[in-house]
Amino acid sequence: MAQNDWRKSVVYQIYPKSFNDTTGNGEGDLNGIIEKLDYLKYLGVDYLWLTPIYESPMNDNGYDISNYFKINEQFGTIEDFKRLVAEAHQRDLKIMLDIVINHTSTHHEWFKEAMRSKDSPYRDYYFFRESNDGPPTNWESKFGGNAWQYDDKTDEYYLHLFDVSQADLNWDNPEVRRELHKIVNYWIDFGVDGFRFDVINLISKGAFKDSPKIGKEFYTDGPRVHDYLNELNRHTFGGKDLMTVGEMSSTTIDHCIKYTKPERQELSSVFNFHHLKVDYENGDKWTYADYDFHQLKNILMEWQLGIHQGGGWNAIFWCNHDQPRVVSRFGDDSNEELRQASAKTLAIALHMLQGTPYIYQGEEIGMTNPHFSMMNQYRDVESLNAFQELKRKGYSEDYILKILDQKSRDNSRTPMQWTNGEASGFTSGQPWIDIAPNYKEVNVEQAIEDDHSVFHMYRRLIDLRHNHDILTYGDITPLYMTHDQLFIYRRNYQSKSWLVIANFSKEAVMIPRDLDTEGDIIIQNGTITNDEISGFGAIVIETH
Ligand code: TEU
Repeated sequence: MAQNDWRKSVVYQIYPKSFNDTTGNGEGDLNGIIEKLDYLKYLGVDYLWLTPIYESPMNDNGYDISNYFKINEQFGTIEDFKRLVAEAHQRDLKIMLDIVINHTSTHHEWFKEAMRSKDSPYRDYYFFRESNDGPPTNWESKFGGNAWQYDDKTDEYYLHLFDVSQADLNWDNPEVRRELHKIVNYWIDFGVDGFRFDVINLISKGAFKDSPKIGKEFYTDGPRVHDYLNELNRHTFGGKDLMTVGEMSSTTIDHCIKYTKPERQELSSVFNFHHLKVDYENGDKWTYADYDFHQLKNILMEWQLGIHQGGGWNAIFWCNHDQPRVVSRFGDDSNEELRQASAKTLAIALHMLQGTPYIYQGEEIGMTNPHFSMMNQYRDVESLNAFQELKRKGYSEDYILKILDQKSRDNSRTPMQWTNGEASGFTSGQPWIDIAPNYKEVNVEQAIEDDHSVFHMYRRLIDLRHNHDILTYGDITPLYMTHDQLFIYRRNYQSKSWLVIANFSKEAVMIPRDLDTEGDIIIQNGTITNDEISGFGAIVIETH
């Protein structure tokens, strides 16, 4: 296989607002990213995915775009962006942009035009519906409440699957699709190397009917979604050296195979979130619950096998800007030793899987949830809405804080911890959101100096991905799936076989007796003695 096969790459996700601030206003910017390119090169990643940097009222931190052709002033100028691309390319780092085209901000010109009157040509860019007795359907917004917002001027409702400030675009209108193709091509012309498409499996809405669930069945992987993606591919990135990943909400393996099978010309790869809903009680995110280890393993393996056998391609990840920190979630951040051990083991368990690994900023040093104790520390629109909703349901404020500490998206949005100095080296001003208090111990400076840090484990894992075809092209065989603490699997490619054993508990665990662990150690965390693997230990062995 070609050395430069994109399938061998590792992606690093940057949340610019919380990455590095060069102006002192407490929010990160593009120049801040440029400043850290050498660091990212040293880490060894290939692609940098930037969450949205376009003009936006920032109600949902950029996922509410008001002008697709402009850079948000907060982040810098188009000149800064060009410099970022050039500086990244000089270091052989690639840039991936985040494109949010399921919806626009209600501040977007199209929406403002659409709101002027029912006869506006832009009316059909969105979904406006009449209804005499309340919202047109009972669909729920993913950020709480009904998904339809009433506009008293025109006496109609518009659809917003997310916040009321994010109006869904009508992809059934060919004019809309043409406009969206233009946007993608505009950024291709700047020399970017890939795209992440936000909630792209929600773009094709089916029937507008009441739903026994919350409406998902009418718009998730909707009737024309594959046609629209194939069309987008052919009119924009298709046939060019660009890597794409679609964010797929509540999707299925069958659809994801279709989205990513190369001959179908849709996308390169997909994210799904089923493995991250294993701590949702009865499917409800806003609950306080332990995670289900068996469910986690089962879902990961079901997707690994299903996608591989179907000829598709997965993105693999524990963290992103919508998820709590994995070390606080499936690991243990209660003390320094456990934090380090579990962060490394989680990294090994994930990076040996098949697909394209993603690392979210700070994950590479084992950043934790900040454990906020007050409501006024939260900023995220979804968390603020959830707070109101849970209050309405009668939950005590203490209990809501407990839930948010476990589930809020702000858990991953606290500033990057660069040093143990003032504001963790993130800003010379007042950060827009509090920094996690453990930045004195958990920071990049410290992690680089310590050869045994989480950071150096990530470097080694990235290096393995680049240098061993087995990780990219090998099959996967799940083993001992009913084991209560160990996640065990094998990768096989040509005549090679790698055995992966990861202990997801803090206690030492016996390795199953009939598992042959003879061979060469590829990578290890913790100790293996007398057939026992230490708490949060992991090992990868090339068996013969
Ligand atoms: O997120 C889509 C989304 O619905 C997620 O909240 C997902 O359901 C969740 O992670 C599963 O636990 C995308 C963006 O990543 C998010 O930041 C935006 O707020 C949202 O779309 C709307 O654009």
